[in-house]
Amino acid sequence: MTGFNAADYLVDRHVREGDGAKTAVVTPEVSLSYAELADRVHRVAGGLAAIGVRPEERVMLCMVDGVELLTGVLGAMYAGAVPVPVSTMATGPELGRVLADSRARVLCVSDEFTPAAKAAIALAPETAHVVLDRADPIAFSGGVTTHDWSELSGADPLPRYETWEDSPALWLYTSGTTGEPKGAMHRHASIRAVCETYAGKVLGVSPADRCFSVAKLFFAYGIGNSAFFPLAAGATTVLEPGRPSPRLVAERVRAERPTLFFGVPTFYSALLASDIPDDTFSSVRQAVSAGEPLPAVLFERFRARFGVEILDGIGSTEALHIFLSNRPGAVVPGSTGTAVPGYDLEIRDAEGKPVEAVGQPGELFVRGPSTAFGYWSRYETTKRVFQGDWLRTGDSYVRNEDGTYTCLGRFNDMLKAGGIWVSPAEVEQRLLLHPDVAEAAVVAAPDEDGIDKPVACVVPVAGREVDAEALIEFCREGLASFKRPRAVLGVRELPKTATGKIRRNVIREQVRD
Ligand code: 3SK
Repeated sequence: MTGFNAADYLVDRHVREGDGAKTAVVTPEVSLSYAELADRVHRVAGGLAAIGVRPEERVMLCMVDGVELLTGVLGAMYAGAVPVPVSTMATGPELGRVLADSRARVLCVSDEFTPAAKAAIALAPETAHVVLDRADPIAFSGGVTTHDWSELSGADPLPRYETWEDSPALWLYTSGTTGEPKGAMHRHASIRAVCETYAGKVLGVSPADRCFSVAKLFFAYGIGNSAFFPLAAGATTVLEPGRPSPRLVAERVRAERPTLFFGVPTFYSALLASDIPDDTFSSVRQAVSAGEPLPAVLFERFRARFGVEILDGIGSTEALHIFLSNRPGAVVPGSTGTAVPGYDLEIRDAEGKPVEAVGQPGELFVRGPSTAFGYWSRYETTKRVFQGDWLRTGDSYVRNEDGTYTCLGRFNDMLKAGGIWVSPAEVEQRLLLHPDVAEAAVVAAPDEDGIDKPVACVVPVAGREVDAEALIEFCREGLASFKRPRAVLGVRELPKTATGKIRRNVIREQVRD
């Protein structure tokens, strides 16, 4: 067993190598060098140990992006414990469910989530300590001890716990777009693996980079973008605690001059719909998108207006980060590119046999160095998703003539019209080409004869109306006729997950009602 600790790799290594004075993290309130960050990480590790956290125990963190969350995650890893950052959009009962499931004895929360934490604690009898980042700790019921964050950040430093490459390092809860949340368990070496593969070989992150991510640290995409990639490279991460809006993000980008910008398709669409200046992203050498396929039209419009290329890729919480991606300067718009070096891809049919033919859809499987051990306490689901060396993604894909891959949607979101498979993504991409359409989601709904047909829900561009007949005609012109939506419904917004994925299962139910 080889000794390795991800927090040491991300932070202390730079201090040992003489780069302690380099800026590691910038927030609206504070800027820390690698040496200062290392000191905070060691102290938070000491503070967690002082309140009784032992190696391999989970520490749940429901916190806004900032130095507290970053040092909470890294401090727990340094102490050999397992940080579990969770969505700040969770309600009290949702937080309670994952808290109880994880059996974390310590919950760290930012000020604004105290009410949710109170409701959560009532559902999680094993949680004995709550750490609040407020000066005036409030009382929790049921024998829970509250602590102020300064107890952690001001504690005596802890020597690093001797973890191994395969020691548990991080849990990330995922519920996909439908199901029950389940904790994907990652090892220390997987964190190094995503830094050496996607960040190193595709993005080429260097010490000169400044990374800014709209996706938050609690999300696998965000923790890679805002913590693992910049810190592994000795670069700088720019953190923003607030809820991202085009205006707020534009202000931070203009002030902090990031070189790498990470977003999701819906946010790129919101940026395009906003009136932020066209030179906002002049410092950015590469924009990145993941979470959902980036429609070609968004790629083109963003490049035309802001002069920056968006690199679309796909990853998963179970794979820790992006394993299939376009390459800088060689983007094939509307495709997700090719396998990230270090990962293998296979498209399989419904019987599980590899599909060799170009253009034939199937489910995407991936093999690589960063796959999770499995889900915590979910034996059957783990067996279904983690199949030997291979990870089943649940995404439907085709391989194109040029060797790139194109996403057709979630495997269970594919719909049949007239007995032929239709990709909702393809119909949505056509709708997005219409000047009145800001966002679109296509699902199957039964017609008056009970036969499934494509139905589109469309968010119009501000100040425009949805003209259903015109949009159906527009699709008829640009798609095979059987793929055109049979109905188009105008909506004010689309239901999304905390990470910006469209919840098609919710739309399906709404459309059927
Ligand atoms: O959804 C994605 O594409 C993704 C990318 C990186 C890390 C995690 C996820 C879910």
